Amino acid sequence: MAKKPKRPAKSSTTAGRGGETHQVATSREGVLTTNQGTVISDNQNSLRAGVRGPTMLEDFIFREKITHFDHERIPERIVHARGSGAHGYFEPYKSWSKLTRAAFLQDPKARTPVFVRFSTVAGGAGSGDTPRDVRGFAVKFYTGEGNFDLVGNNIPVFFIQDAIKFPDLVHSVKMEPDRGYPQAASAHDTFWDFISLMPESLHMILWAMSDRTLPRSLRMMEGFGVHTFRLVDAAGKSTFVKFHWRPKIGSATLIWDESVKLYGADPDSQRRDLHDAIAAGDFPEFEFSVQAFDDATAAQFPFDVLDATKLIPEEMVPLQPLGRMVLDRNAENFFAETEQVAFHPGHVVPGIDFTNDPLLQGRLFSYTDTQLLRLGGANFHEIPINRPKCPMRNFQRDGVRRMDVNPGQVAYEPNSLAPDSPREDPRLGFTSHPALDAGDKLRTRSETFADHYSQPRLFFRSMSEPEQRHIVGAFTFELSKVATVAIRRRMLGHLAIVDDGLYQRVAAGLGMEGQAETIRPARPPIDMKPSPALSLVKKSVATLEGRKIGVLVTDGTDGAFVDALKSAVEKAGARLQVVAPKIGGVTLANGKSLPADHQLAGGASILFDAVVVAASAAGAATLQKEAAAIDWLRDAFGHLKVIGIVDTAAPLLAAAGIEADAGVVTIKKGAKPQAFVDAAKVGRIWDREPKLRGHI
Ligand code: HDE
Repeated sequence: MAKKPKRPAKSSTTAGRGGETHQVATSREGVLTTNQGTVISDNQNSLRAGVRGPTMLEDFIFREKITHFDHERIPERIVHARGSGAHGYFEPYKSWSKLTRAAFLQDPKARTPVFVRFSTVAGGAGSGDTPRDVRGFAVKFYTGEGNFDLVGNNIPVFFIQDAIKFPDLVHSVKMEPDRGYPQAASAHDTFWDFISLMPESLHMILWAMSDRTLPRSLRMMEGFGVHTFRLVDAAGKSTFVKFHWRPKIGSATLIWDESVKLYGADPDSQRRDLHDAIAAGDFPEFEFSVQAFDDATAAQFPFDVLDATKLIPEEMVPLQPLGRMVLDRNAENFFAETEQVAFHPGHVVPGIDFTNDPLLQGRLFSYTDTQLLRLGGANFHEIPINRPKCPMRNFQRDGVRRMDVNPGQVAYEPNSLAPDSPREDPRLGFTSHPALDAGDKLRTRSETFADHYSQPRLFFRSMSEPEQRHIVGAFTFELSKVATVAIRRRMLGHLAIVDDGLYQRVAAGLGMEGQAETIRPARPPIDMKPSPALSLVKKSVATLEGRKIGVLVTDGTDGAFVDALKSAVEKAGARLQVVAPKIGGVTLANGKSLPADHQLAGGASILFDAVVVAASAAGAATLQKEAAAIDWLRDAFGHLKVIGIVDTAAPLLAAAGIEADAGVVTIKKGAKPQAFVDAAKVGRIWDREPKLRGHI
């Protein structure tokens, strides 16, 4: 890693003959150089034949700079192109030697460095942060025995059962190839055409249409390894596991309308949120757990543990917390780290092993292949962010962009010429669990993968009423964007098998009652016992930890109230941001000035988890005529947020057409803001929604 300069390089500023700015170094260490180290005398002008003449080909300084610039972009990831990364560490709660020999899970005192990359899947690298989309949740553990990459998602199941379908799935969701749109959106014909012909995708589709694909923040979402993996102990005993991440501050999601507006107001909202939280010392923390089970248990499930479209309800196999991950350092260079990081489910360490999940098996090929293209050759493991933090020695040599200078005469083994060269080690080395995997050579899906409807039904029936409402709303929205009627009818046919209530509500939402195509399931669904643990609403806990509260102020706002609000909000673990008509801030009633974090028009209420209006009477009178202020309040209400409002500002409620409910807390002059803070801990006021969006 490049060392940071100890102090900013000194420079003096002068103007050139054309009036252009020149910042000139005043010490040797402050000089600007070419990539060959040649000091540059003028970084403002290319070399010309005469002051108004043509630029000269011999200007190696100009050509080096432009050539490098022209090559700045590398192919973006075909999926998961838009990502945000952070460094941190992992520590186990105790030794898990009973489960695995993996060294990083043995010692509670030992911290393992990690790098995490969260991503959306469908959009390009320059797309926004809040489309309806699955989020990647990829963690690189730099363990003492090599890198272990847990390349997961924020949803525990996947669209397809066999990796050979992945290019089709991705082509269907990406922008349509003839017209080049839509960007980062699944609401179009090709996606739903594919899905409607792939019953195996239905479970994932129920999750995709749920609030899980609208995380409030990357710090507030769950993560899953998806496939069944194996942990293997020192004696070679294998235990099946599903990997889970749980955010310490709880999960939270956006309302669809909120995510749409957020996409426009701040396309980088989630990247910014992660960066700001870490910079402020509010470190995101995730608990790492497994569902561990043996072969006999696996054999009893009414589904196949090798099928990545199925989950194991926690009520059947509870989560066992193994340790925690804390993200405490932002990347220093987005490209070098977040862009160049190369994850691979095949990066495992002794004690962790694969299963025959055909999706996982296909992934084991794909990820190296993709890095060869993206990172330009076989030496991508030498890029600092990818380099293991333990010794790495072998006889691989050369290739494009080789950084290591491997000394010596010997690049092979066995050898007798280099007794100090690396050797294999059957004791410490990775050994594969000897599962019995023989069979005929065939291209056939196992019959145990044939039930495509029981788990989508389980998921839908496990949801709370607001979550069900949102699933219905999402299907209605997405299918309304599908122009081909036959595709909508086919999807209705699948939904009718999943759950009659779901089907009826979506059909009614589309105005297509009775128009479902008849679909015959390969295997009739069974009713599984609902799993409350699948519902984010049912397991949510009241908290403001890690949340953001916005307070709208005007000239004449009561300064003592804002101070009290700030300390109450911070005591609850949240942060307060000030929104004012102008970024220069306001003059408070006590004559002091209060600087603003946002200007009203650029600080929409969608940026906050709960809001307070602390306008003075005169300020409120002015705001009543201001569309941005009315939208601010109206959106907060429509997005089911808790609103605190000082009584001098109360006329704004009527102006915004808001009928106060349990989530609107009026604060009398001189009263403490605690009642608002307590109310805001519940998050959303779900009861408000049917009155606002009654058509669903
Ligand atoms: Fe990926 N996936 N994937 N995927 N995936 C990639 O690798 C692939 C799948 C996931 O932040 C690519 O480096 C195939 C499931 C994440 O850099 C590529 C299949 C899950 C990331 C690839 C899957 C994932 C990727 C593209 C079907 C959840 C981003 C760029 C078998 C368990 C990692 C890259 C990052 C990235 C292939 C399915 C998660 C093309 C063939 C299931 C989080 O190699």
